[in-house]
Amino acid sequence: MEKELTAKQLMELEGHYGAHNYHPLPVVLERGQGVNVWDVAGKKYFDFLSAYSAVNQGHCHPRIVEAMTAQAQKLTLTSRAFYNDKLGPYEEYATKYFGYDKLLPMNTGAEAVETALKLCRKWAYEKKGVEDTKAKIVVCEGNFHGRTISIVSFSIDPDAFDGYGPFTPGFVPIPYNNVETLKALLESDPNIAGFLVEPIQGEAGVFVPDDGYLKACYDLCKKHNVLFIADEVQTGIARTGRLLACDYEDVHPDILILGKALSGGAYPVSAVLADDRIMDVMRPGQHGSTFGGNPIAACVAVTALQVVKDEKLAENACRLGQIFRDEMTQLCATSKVAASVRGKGLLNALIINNDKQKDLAWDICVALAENGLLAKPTHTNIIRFAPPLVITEEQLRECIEIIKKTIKSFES
Ligand code: IF1
Repeated sequence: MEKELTAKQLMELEGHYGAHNYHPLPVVLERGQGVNVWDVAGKKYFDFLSAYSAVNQGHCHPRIVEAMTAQAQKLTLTSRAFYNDKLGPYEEYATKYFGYDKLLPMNTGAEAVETALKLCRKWAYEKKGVEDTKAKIVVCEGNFHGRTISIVSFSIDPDAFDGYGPFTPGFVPIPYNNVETLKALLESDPNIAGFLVEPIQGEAGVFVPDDGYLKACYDLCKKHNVLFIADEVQTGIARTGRLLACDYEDVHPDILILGKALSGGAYPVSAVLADDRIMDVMRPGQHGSTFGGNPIAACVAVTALQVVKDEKLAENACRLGQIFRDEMTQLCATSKVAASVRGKGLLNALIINNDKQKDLAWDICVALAENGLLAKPTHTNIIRFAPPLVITEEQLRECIEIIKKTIKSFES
């Protein structure tokens, strides 16, 4: 056996041999269970990132681990050149679960978004009658949908797109949370095929649109024969207090994109769901993935979705999210450091007043880690709080105390 490496050595290894495309908090984790993770020195933390909402069912959920390991010993991958005995049952389960005719299995969120964009364009040419190569997809400013060249082509974040051109044409960015711009666009341009939207913008700092926004956009799309495409990679699967964030407005997207928690964070599993009138346009050889729909992914996804229902995770996220925001609102009322809180369910963000000190949110996250709670800052002054949805009220209250204590230590 090799001698065990210290946290410092492990961080140096990544720094030396790994590409520097991330700036992690200085914490090296080796184990997780439920809402907790442990670092290599044995220190225990509450995980308030949940791998960006992938671990909604909690770390190493025993049922998901069991489903994954059992299948791993039997059959791992066939490719789609052959059938496997797990894909069909998964597709039946998931389509009934979300209310669609068909599912197209992929692996990562970005791949599922790409799939949805391809599906939308092909639908536009074959069904809507848009002239070849002329289809446009409307997207929102502040979006985050992944890291492929086509996806970063319509990002407005220079970090995401700078240096990666030439970019894919055919995307039209409009302001988020603005129905009028979408209305004007759909009324004036018959080549618009789809509208791609996050029900809550995650990367933008947990930006929650006005009530009625999604419904109004959906109705406009219906009126103009434009596909409403919801990216629920982050907001989906109980995170925001409903199975889907779109459920708050009774919107049933034409194309639904899922990832992350579709596997409970155990395995890369993503999917695109749509009805036959749309999915029909994909025929053999026109799209796919070596790993998409593999039997491990299928078993993991079915179990991960069952856990969400059996453990009532949406209800828990809804109830505990309210407690969290109430407590944070109280904190903000008397704090010079914490300015405001926003979010839905257990997808929340605390806005930090960094007028005097630019790195304050980062420093707070380092202090939170020292106090046993892991969270990550975004956009320099926003801290995202998204614990696994299996968290109990008692655990949440303990975490609220850690956050309050930590914020207080920064009040001068
Ligand atoms: C990283 C953010 C979260 C997503 C939505 C698709 C994808 C994501 C709505 C792509 C991915 C991630 C990836 C992660 C950071 C992260 C993120 F801060 F950038 F916005 F979660 F909040 N659609 N989100 O949020 O999924 O291909 O990664 O599986 O490190 O880039 P993926």
